[in-house]
Amino acid sequence: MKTIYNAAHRAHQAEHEFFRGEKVAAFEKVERADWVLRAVETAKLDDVLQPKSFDDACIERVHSPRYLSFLRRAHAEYQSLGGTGDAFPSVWPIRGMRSDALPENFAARMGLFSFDSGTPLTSGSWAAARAGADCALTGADLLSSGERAAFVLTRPPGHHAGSDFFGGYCFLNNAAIAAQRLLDLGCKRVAILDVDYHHGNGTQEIFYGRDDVLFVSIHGDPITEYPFFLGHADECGAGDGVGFNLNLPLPAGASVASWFAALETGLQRVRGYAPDALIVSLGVDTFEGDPISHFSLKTSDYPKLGALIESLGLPTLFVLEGGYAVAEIGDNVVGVLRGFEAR
Ligand code: Q9C
Ligand code: ZN
Repeated sequence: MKTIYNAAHRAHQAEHEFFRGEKVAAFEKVERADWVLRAVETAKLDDVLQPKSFDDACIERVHSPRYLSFLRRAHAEYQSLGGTGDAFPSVWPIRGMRSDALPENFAARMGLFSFDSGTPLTSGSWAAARAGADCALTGADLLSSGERAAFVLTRPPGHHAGSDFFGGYCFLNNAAIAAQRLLDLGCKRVAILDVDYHHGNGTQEIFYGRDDVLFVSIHGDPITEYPFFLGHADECGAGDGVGFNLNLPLPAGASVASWFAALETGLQRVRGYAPDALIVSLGVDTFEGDPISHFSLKTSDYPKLGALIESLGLPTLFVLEGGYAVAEIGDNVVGVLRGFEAR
């Protein structure tokens, strides 16, 4: 399968993040994409393509205009106020406060449009994320023109970003943008299978009230795991979307066997939905060596995952999400892709 590579990812380079009161090196770093690209090339997967450029209207199908206009200028605005380095939010509109009124104050808008303080907004965040969205859109177009599968190699990741917020290292929801593009190009139903360790709260939020996108996620139980406030098993969708959201949380420390059992449940649901296309939010932070996650998949498990996804027989777009064991991320991601192709 072809890879669409976001060469602009390098513009997003966080200086640090906060972990247990300490400033630590950011986990979501430039080298992640470098290692994946190297593994794609070593495996001789297929061509590595540059993205085409798409109009912002394609992104506005998923993200609110007020969020996008904030994000586009946010770091420049921070700098114009004397801010140095990466910007972090510090105040949020919690329950009982208003999210509809747009504040003038920059710190207030940072909080309005985010849900954590763990996502450094860098001078290059917009450029990198926007080019990543072009990669996702290019991938959707490849499927639409008959490719069986494609891989979107991008960072920052996307599945925590919602219609009008960033967080969890994510700014634009690449998987959601690609799903909407497939619908706009004629698909009737699209399924998103999210196998990242963390619940894809942004993707769930975007499609929660809709029946034209099925969202299925396997993840660490939010009672102990990030993003904590969404991802429970009883979240089934709302309105037209009832029955089109399936969360399969597993306890931190869950066995590989239980993970693959949850995958089988998720795949059954996707089969029952009979979508025209599948998007895989491909995080490999399920790996046993991941520094911030608590599942224990081994490198040899990832080709099995790819083969099981292939068995659905659907046009499939893989979109890179998390995975922070940098030395192994390439083998783990490409293991999935090769497992898909080998079957
Ligand atoms: N400081 C994705 O995998 N912070 N996002 C964890 C470490 C948030 C992960 C605590 C983790 C977000 C795309
Ligand atoms: Zn993750």
